[in-house]
Amino acid sequence: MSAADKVKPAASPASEDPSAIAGNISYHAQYSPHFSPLAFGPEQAFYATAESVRDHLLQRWNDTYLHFHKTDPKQTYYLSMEYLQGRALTNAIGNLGITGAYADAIKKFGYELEAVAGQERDAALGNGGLGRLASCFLDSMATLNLPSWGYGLRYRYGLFKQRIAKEGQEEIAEDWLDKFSPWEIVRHDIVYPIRFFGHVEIAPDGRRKWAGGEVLSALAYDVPIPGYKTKNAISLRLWDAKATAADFNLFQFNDGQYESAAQLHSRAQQICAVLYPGDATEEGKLLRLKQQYFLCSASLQDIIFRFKERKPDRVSGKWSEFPSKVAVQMNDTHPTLAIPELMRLLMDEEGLGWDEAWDVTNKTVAYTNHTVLPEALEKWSQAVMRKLLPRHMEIIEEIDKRFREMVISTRKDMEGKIESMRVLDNNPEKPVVRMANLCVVAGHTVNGVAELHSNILKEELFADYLSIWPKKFQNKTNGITPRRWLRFCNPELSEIVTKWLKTDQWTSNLDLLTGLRKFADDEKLHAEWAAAKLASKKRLAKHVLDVTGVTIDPNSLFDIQIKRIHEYKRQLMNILGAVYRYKKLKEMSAEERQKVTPRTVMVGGKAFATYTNAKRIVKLVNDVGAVVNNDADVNKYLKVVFIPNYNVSVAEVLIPGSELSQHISTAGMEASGTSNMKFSLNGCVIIGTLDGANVEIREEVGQDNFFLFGAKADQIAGLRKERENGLFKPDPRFEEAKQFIRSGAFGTYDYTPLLDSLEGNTGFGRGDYFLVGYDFPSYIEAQARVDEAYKDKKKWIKMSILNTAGSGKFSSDRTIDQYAKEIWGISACPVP
Ligand code: T68
Repeated sequence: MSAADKVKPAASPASEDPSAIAGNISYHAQYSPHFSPLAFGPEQAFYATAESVRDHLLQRWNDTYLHFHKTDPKQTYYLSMEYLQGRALTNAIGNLGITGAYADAIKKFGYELEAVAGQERDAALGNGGLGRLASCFLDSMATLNLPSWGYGLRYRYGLFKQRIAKEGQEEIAEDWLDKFSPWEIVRHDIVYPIRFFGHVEIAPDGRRKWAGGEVLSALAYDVPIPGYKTKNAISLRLWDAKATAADFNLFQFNDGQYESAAQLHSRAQQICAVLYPGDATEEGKLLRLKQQYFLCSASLQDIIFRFKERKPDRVSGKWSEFPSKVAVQMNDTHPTLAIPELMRLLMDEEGLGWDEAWDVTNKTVAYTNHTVLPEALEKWSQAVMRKLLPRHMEIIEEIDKRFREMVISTRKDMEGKIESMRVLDNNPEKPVVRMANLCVVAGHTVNGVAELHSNILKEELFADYLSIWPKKFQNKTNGITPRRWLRFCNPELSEIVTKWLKTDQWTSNLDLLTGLRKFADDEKLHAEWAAAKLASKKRLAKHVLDVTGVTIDPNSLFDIQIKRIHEYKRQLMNILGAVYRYKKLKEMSAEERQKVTPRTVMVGGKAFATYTNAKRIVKLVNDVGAVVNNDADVNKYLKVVFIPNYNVSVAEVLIPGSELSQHISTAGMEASGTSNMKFSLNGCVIIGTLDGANVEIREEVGQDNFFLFGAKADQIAGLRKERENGLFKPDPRFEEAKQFIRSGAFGTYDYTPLLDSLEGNTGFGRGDYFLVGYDFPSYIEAQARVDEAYKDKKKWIKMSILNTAGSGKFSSDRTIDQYAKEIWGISACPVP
């Protein structure tokens, strides 16, 4: 039966009226027909519903654009190679305050809102924390009515889909655009030329000009981002690459040379084909650099266009006004090319001199660092850069030269440091451009993402620059949006919070959660809290059964670690802990076992396709699970489950059902972490090291409500030295766990190389560089404290409540408010 048979179609929805909304859904089912008009299954229902919601969004998006145009406020542009948006439907109707109306409207077709929303594919245009942070920031920018937009790339295939096969992780292309995305609006009117390769010439007017090479087009797709309870909707503008008809060689095509006729078209397609193409080959590196430049150039041309559009009379001679109207934030070093591109546009296209262009650029761009891992600090080959972007390479060389001269002439004391501070590393073996150094030299502000991380930037990574520019460095502790990460993903707990606080204003003023503290011992609240947790645990258990076939017990302690698989995040320590627990359970008598706290250990996350040890870790978790879960002696007390294909919507099921979550990185290595904040907000207790934002979470929720273990950041260097000098004595429990795996208890796969990475002083595996061996005993002891605490149900629920109550600081509304005031200098611009 078609939608029109059930409800009469109507072109426009009246926002609060379910009948009018149903009419509009029916209208979209008929007149935006992507499917046969005869059927109206859950998938059609999703697309028609989404298009109906899009009508609301577009109205707001247009009003906001016009309002910003008229008021001409200073605007922020967030440049990011990644956005992990996840699903949009529930979030959009939640922010617009029309969830109930839509649920009722959908019922008229015989469907439940949840089932329809479940049809949506995740937009996974990102890897992990950095991409999800960008998405949380957009939600907060819109909610705070800030004039700000995001810019990114419209990857055809986002982050791969993970499947677990016998051999371990398999990667499959994630086809989020397979049908289409109902949220994006293609903007055929917004197209910019993007050049690659070519050479630099001197134009007749004496300016330097980049010419030749090949020119592609960047085409804009807008994704409207609604704020919570506001009329404002901002834009996430994603660029796609196109070649034009003029690039199509009809002569060659008619001559049967089909591939060479459409060469540029196929090269255009490569640019936005995938997120993070493999970069082991030279071609791969070139493609990544092309992607980065594509984002920067299109976005800056668009920003300059808008600067001119808003006040056409200011165009000439008023470039000093630019930084009072535009702030550009670079999300890590991936968009660093924004710096030389802005310089080029200002000098070569607009005719500014170096000093003026530099002044404008410096006052416009700022840089957020997300990692101190040396291997993650981007360096581009000077040769590749010169070939692909010859004019930018000239500009970078000039920036490097002027920086050097400045230090030599003003800071004699720093002469010995200049080489390592320079933008260029002219090592004859491998001359490179250091992108982070370029960001520090050219940006007006550099920030870290948690207090500990920002201090490490100031004291170690960027310490030399600090003495030149003491005011350049700031901290902006990360945050998460409370809308997606509590209000919408955990409706049961949200209702309880609203009931006890007697307001739902916490949704946009998260500090109000502290009001829960005074009820932390209230037995009625305890009963409601426990019931909500149990409901979420049951939903989680169903997900686990659906995707893995493993039955888990909702009365066991749900212990979760979900994040990208990386050695510094130490999923290996977690699984060694589980192996140790299993071995001890095996050694116990049936009587002794009955005193044990039953636990379900869940691990989820994707390993980068070429990261061998990370893939071995995935395999190990699966192998341990296969043995433990089928061991009838102990599987009442322990289950180990690998959750496949971890993504935003899986997180939305897992986090509400969690009771303990692991954030156990080697201290000093996790810049912040943001899932730790999501867990804590959902009343989950953390076991963790003093790393990243854990430090601040523990301060906020109270040290009694956090299971701490492990070495501190300032001990790490010394411990590694000791290890190198052969002074490390491993704990017998650590040896026992490793030995158990080596014995073949979990199958025939050869884990020797993985386990060897934990051995030795240096050399293979860097002699346990991540100090799993050092931290293991205190980890096991902290886990024993967890077991004891969980036995006291009252105590545990109180800890859970106090975690939620202490999470107010970690709202991305707080983070974005600080960026707005302390870095960008922008203020709210609400649509009246
Ligand atoms: C993360 N970084 C940090 N990088 O690891 C995490 N993509 O501590 C922090 O909370 C988060 O950023 C937000 O600040 C990433 O997620 C990447 O995904 C990455 C790294 C290199 C290249 C591409």
